[in-house]
Amino acid sequence: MQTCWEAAWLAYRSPADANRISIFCSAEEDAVLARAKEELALAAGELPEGTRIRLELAESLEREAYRFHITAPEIRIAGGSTTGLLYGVFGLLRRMRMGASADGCYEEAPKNPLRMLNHWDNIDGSIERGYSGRSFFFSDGQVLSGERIKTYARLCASVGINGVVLNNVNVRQRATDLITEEYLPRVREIADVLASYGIKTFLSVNFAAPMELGGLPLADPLDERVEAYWRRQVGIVYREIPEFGGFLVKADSEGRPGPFTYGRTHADGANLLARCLQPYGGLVIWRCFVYNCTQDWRDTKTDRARAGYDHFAPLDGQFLPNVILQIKNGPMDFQVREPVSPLFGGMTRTNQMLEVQAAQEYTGQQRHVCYLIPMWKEILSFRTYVTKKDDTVADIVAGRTFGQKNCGMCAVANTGDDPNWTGHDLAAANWYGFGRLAWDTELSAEEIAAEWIGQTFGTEPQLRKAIGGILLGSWRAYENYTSPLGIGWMVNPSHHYGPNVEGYEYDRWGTYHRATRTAIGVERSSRGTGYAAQYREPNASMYEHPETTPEELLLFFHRIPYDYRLKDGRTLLQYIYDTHFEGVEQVKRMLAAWDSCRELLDEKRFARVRARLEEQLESAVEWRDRINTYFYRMTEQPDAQGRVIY
Ligand code: GCV
Repeated sequence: MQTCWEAAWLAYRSPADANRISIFCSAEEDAVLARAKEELALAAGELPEGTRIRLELAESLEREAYRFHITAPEIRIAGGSTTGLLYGVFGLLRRMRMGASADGCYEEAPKNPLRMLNHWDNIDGSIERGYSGRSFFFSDGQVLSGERIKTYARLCASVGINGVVLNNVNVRQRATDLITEEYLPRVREIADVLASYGIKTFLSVNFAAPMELGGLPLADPLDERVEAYWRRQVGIVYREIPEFGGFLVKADSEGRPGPFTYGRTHADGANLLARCLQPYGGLVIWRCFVYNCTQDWRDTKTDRARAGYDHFAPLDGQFLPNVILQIKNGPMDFQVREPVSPLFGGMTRTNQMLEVQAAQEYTGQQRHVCYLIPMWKEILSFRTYVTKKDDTVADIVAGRTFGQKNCGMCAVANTGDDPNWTGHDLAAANWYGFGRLAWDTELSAEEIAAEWIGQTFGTEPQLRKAIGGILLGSWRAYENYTSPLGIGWMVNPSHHYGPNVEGYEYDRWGTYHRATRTAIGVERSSRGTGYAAQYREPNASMYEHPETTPEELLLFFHRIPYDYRLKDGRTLLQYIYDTHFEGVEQVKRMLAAWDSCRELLDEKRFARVRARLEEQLESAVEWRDRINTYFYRMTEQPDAQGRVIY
């Protein structure tokens, strides 16, 4: 028997009693349809007794779209395919469980073609940047199976996720072997379960596989032997898993092998794999996270923020149609605040996918609450000005701007084998929210939070108000007590948890704030590294000047003296002090809000979240004091409000 939190937001409150409802189905049975019926049977207790459900296919609908028609006690669900029907069942249940049972007709189709999770799971069972236990796909070099994978697939399908990359983009140890006959039969078992929920399986591959597995002396993408190797290997993969989605590749990035070794471009590398996958309808998802990770901190000319655009924008138009470039939301690396990557809008003839990170590497590691949907909404709504209309990031990755079909959104997954899936119970809102947002980028962060709270904890107004308040204020609170105004990186090196103002200041990663006693920041305008000019107008001009740069990104784009006056008249220094005091107060209020729900929550879950909030408060105090003290010692300027700074 699963505890309620093991089924996360699909924990149905009433016992399953399939006899309460009757299901009539005109569509031909397949594995996905069987899941749709199974789900209805499981959730029958949530539907009024005597409900009659008709499932049918409708040619007028897109493949993944659905429509349902409620005229109690009858509900007709139509899907463009059995996958559409499955989404229709989940859509209906969501509405019912949120208390909206009124008669009516509802139709939905996903906004993004691809809605994927990337797992950074290693074959030994560890998870890179995993904060929720170990992998449920791999352990000790073996591929796992079992009920948890099925529940995972249900949860993913319920929010519309349709692609999953099982293994880490850093393909180390024996993970290179996942594309061989030794592992494929077990990978296929997972792929079958996922496929029965409408989800395609993808694998990350090692660009040097022709050498590591194929015994070749090189992995040059233009060498015939290398291409022959990949053709053979891709054939083996598809023989075992005909529905296989394709490969995800991290090449020439943070020490991973890639085409640069042979003087070739990323287009050469990606197109090689694309040619081999094309006959099977497979995709190559190629990451743009490419930069110099062996920079000398004394080198002030090299700007890591420029790297993605500098490497990839010149290649626009050179990638085959089944290649997708996967672009992190910002030019650096999932900091709490970054501008949108200028690659969005910087390329017009290349398939693009937005990569966000649900795993909270730099946003509190699932020990802090940090609901990321408001951040992702801002990124999606960013206007690139690449065209006169339909020019936002959401438009581009949905294919509305350039009419592409191979595009969408992916998130680095935040799940593991912890009983509650995400370590922090409230971090599941980011998993749920990613799926819902990738399905419908128009949904608001508030709506998504309300849905998740209603299905996870219950629909009592008090829960919605208190937990909704915690979630919706959490990103800003985290930003307030950590590094200010887009500067980022003031974390402990390597594990990235907790404050360390100079942790990355003299390191090789290209992530410097260059604070002195008078000013802080890297100048990225034309007076500095020129990064701002990678955007289209009017964005480039907006970021060129401190006065027109959105204030929350001021220190990302400019080197600013501490006595600089912000729009509200405060100095930069006073702003830093104030936000750090305020961030801690916000966490105290979150704790009080959580306490106000005690009577409405089960004891264990209440205690688990409370313990994490207590840790968050302790950590926020540490952040506040380290940051404020750092700037106080640098400037010797006291807080205008006379608060204690050490
Ligand atoms: C999977 C950051 C993380 C790495 C991660 C990398 C990437 O640098 O710290 O753990 O590697 O991003 O996205 O490839």
